[in-house]
Amino acid sequence: PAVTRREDYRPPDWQVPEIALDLDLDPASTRVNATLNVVRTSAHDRPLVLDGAGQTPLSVKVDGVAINDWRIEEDALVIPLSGSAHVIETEVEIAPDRNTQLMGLYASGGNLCTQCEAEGFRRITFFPDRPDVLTRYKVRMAADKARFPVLLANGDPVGAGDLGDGRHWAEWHDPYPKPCYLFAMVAGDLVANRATFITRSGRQVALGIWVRPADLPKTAHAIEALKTSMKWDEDVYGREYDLDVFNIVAVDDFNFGAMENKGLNIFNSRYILADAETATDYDFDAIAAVVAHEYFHNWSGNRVTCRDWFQLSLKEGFTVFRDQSFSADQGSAAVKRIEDVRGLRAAQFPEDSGPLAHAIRPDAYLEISNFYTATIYNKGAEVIRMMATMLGPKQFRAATDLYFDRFDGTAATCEDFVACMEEGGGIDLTQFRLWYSQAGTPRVSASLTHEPGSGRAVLKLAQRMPPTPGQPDKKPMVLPLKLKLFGAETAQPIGSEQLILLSDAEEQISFETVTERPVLSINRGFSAPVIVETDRSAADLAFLSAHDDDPFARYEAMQQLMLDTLVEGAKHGQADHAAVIAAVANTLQDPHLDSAFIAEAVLLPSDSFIGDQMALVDPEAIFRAREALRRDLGRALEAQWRAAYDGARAAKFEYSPSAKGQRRLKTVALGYIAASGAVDAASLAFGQFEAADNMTDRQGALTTLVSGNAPERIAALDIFYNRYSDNALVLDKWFSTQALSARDDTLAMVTELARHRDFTLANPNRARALVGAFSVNQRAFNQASGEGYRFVADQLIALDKLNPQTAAKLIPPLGRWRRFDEARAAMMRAELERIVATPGLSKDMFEQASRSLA
Ligand code: B3K
Ligand code: ZN
Repeated sequence: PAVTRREDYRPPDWQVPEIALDLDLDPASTRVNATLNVVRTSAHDRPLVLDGAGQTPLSVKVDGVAINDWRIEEDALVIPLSGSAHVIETEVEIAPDRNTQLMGLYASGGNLCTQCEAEGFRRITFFPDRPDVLTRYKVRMAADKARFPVLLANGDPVGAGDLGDGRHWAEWHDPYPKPCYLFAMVAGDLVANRATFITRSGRQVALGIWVRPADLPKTAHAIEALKTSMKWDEDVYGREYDLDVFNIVAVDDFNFGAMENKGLNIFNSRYILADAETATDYDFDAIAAVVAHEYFHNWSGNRVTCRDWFQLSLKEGFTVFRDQSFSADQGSAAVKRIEDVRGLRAAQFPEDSGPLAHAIRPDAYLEISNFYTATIYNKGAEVIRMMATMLGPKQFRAATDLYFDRFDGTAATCEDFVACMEEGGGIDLTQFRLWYSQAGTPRVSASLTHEPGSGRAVLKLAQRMPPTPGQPDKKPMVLPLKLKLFGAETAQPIGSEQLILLSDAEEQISFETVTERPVLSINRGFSAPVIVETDRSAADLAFLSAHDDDPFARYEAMQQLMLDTLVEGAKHGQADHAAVIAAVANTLQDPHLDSAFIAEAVLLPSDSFIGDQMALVDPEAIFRAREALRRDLGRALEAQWRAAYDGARAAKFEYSPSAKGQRRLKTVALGYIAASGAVDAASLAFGQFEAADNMTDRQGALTTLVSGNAPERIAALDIFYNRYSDNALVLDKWFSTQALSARDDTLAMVTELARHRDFTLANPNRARALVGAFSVNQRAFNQASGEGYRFVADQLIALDKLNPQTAAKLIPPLGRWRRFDEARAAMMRAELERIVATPGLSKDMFEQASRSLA
């Protein structure tokens, strides 16, 4: 397969200022007629090349005349043209109901919908499928009226009517030129939750969230989130919505979270549908975040789009930063930051230290779908956040205003964005730009010394950039580190917080008149996405976990203390748990802390994050060390856990930050009570399971039971299944909860579940719920027999035949072989090799599996 390289970018030979699309819709056979106005962009003599995906045109016309001198080259339709402007008409036939890849036009739950980012539009019609071709769309759809009463597309509805033969039509025009990846249409039997939003300049926008009739009661949260996001983007970024209509459609079969198509977002139903009975607090939060994210793309992505797919982080990193800031403003900013950093460490750090490491602006790809990664999205967001930190809020806003103003209606680059940050913020980001080109997580070592006599303290900082594939040597980067010192005796701050820009390999910072022993608080708020190594003692970490005035830093100190203890335990089979127990006890009884923060702070790092700290991952030893610490924490603090559990028994379900915090703490406490071995733990969990008036409590209790041996486990699983067997999103939880179990027989259960009548690889959510969840269960996936690897590889080979994009996303756990002992590494490699050798393998899978072997 052919490699696409960033350095090969060339502006398009032809632009397409206008298109008229006419879709005669039918699941088995849809006719697509496209009329393109094409314009030669410079004095070249190259033909018009329209991307396709295996179709053959039924007819091709130039300026109204049928022609025969077109040809197909590597799936593209090549048309020789003499003039500088022509009208091209093509007709193709496609079969949405056989589209299992879920790219282009496909069927889901009896409805028809589209997904075009990144390169799906070419599966609908012949077109220059690249984001720097901006086109005005007129879309006419015709379909059976009974099966598809609702016909939606981008922009505004301009007409509709009956065709007399049981079919009807509708036409939509989008006044904003857009790249074809933002095209969308939906035909279905849907109803809308409607609302109105008045923009700050007084325009009325008709909002609609379209779902199956039965799901209508589950759209209230999403519509509120949409209105809140629209207001937030006006208030915080000065961005107003620009069409009279904004529609969202929820579909069950979707390759990822959602899609920001202009005026017609299409969502995975898991990011729309919620009520207390079926969705957890985590789901509610994720829905608000994704609704906001897609809405924010209307400016960061749609009004200003990307020149080419190497610039993907231009819209994704920035939009993730925007949605993170939005969520932080809706509840506890500290807890949101903790969750985001935990996510970064779980998904992006491993990517950055493994065979698939790439810069946030990559240099080459085989299949662009493989680059919708935690690096592009989440590290991309961290890079924007660092610039926002360095500029400060006022100048950052000035810089984003400049960016939106200057690049509105164009296809821009990451460089354009950084140049606006420099200009709007009045700073030089020359060296900072390395964040766009260098992969890998920087490591910072920090060591603080103090001379009591002179009152002088010296902080030695050094940065090191590990090599990554294709980048053996790296240059020092600009690392914005927020830091502060605290007096060990008085527990008072020594001076105020400073923002240090570490830009050399090594630097020293001196502090004068430090009269008591200082304790270092560094990378506060996680100001830089780096790994910090310090020589701080367990006592100092415990001290910071109790006294630091930055809640993130308190959390971080506790995590480090826990990690040090767990790594020690994993290496030596035992560790001294006293410091962790004392620090957790102290956090539990601190009256100034809220439940949500306490719940995050007392949670142990995951098995995989512990593994990431070790030269070689020993999954069994890590599991044992973590279980031992959980048990000791459970036993030593049993009274406190029970008090926390009882104190957090809220009266009635309410979705508010404090009620969420209470539920979170309740389930964390339940987990520790179970870990203590208390005889009543299973009945406590089962009681919570049965009495719950919300999914957070019910799934929390189920999770606790599913990792244990009590008979209540089977009972709860059965009850849960029967209660929700007609709800696909909740059944996904039933699958994933079991796949994440800490029991010894998890692989056997998961193998069994893969044969369950409700399991299917055809639905991406279901595939991820079982196979995806299992492959991040470090101990179960990496069991010494290698059968976990074999199971996942079998599933991915089967999934690849249906849906390459979703299959390829699940390769990374197998690519972690370098982190394991020789026996496991050999078995993981063998599975990757088996995948690469599979006849008919997709280029998605080929790229991920072959790079993972290197
Ligand atoms: N832009 C889409 C992602 C498309 C993924 C294509 N493989 C959703 C989002 O990031 O908002
Ligand atoms: Zn996005």
